[in-house]
Amino acid sequence: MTETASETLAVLIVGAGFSGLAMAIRCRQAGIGPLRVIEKADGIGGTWHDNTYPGAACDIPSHLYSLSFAPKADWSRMYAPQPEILAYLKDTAERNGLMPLIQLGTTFTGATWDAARALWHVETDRGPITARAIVSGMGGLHHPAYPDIPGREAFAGPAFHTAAWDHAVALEGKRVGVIGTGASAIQVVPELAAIASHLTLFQRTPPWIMPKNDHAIAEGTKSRYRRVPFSRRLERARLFWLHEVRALLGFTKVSKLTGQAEALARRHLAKAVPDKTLRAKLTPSYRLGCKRVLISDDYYPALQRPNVTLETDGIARITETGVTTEAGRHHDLDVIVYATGFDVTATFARMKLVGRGGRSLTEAWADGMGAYQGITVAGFPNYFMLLGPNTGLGHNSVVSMIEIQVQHVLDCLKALRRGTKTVEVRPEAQARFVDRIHSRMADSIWQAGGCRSWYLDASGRNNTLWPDSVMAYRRSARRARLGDYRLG
Ligand code: N01
Repeated sequence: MTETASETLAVLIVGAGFSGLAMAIRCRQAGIGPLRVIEKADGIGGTWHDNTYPGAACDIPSHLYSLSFAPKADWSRMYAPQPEILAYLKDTAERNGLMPLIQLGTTFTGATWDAARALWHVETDRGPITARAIVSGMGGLHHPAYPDIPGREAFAGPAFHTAAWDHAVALEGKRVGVIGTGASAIQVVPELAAIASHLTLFQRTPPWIMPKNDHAIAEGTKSRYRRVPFSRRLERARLFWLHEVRALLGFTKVSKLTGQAEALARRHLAKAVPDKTLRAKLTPSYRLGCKRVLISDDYYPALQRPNVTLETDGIARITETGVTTEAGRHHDLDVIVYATGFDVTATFARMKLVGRGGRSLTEAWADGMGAYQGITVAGFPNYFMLLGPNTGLGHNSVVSMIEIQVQHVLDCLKALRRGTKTVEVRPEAQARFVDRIHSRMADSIWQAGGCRSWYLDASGRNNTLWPDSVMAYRRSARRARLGDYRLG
């Protein structure tokens, strides 16, 4: 790192995933510094550093999955595998001179606003940092959630989460149990089914699955992107709008289109699974879109292998030797894989962020998370979030959301550079924004679609997703309307 530990930073960025790296690049380009990025892991890449399970890949087309100011023209596949995305992020960080600014192995544990000096005192497990502004690039999906199943500690064999894969455990020839059937599970199950002696998949709720149509991007096509002016941008735009149409046509609500999409998914299931009993077990009973819609061409075939069992009875307990269902059936296992998702609220619950007047973020969010444009919270001056509340996406690439937010934050940071000491959202602007989001959520597919998912908090409120198109968010958030802020 080029800065000394004791100096007050202009900006501290927390997290070196897609968001944090994008923010750091744009800050450097704008000449904003001194700047530091802290990252709890021992490498950069965020979710693409952590999720190394077999089959990990992006379920958004590659062309939509790079930063517009650091584009990648030569993706190998339509849906890029995790190692390729991680390599892209490392390459992007290096090309943009970020590595000397990044402090790895450093966990952000909290920060306290110092009103007299207009700066944040930041606590990390590697010592304190002071910074005029903090940008959180922490995202919501990085605290693995383990199910609260009795006896979990009793299991004698190796047991690990998809987001904390234990590569030291060889799974070839083993009896493997996978718990969960979300986006992570449907990618890992075909890989494990191919090597395990037996795989038992514990399904609580079947997902809706659409065809994936993944394919390698032929060399000839790649060079076309490089040679023909704007071709890459055109392809990116075409795919972007294809995905946008889902939101624009109303896929965020139960509509006629929901039924049509469900028919398509049912056809995909019927074509892949001739057995009626198995098909019934795999048919969802809630509306498509309520949970994340998954895409796969190899998940259903994997479930029909002779060495695979789909268990749909509830899990009663885990024992030393395996998993026992509520019907009393016991599955002997050598290894258990938890594909049970993430604890979205843990990110905020575990850190102690104390803003103006000694009020903590936990207190400010006692009735649920909420932020102006998903980025700033009244009472927390100079604190900005990337992919904060209600800015996740179910239908398109979050990279587009990150770029919009980075531009917004940059406007605020530039105001600080011009001599303003504090940028703090007005409570009424925040309340207006949050109310608008939640009035749209009331009849949204996520709250009215007949399912529960990580999108909803304990009270059933969706504080995680953006309920509209990316273009609508762009109009709302790309430029910071400084009238909505109190500048001190
Ligand atoms: O986690 P999930 P995920 N007993 O929460 C089950 C992103 N992502 O890691 O549906 C039995 O979706 C739970 O069952 P149910 C993406 O945003 C992206 O798969 O609650 N089962 C469910 O089946 C995604 O949405 C990519 O009934 C239990 C599963 O565990 C998000 O990450 C790839 C249980 C959890 O599914 C999370 O996906 C992967 C219990 N006690 C992930 N507790 C891309 O390709 C939980 N389950 C970009």
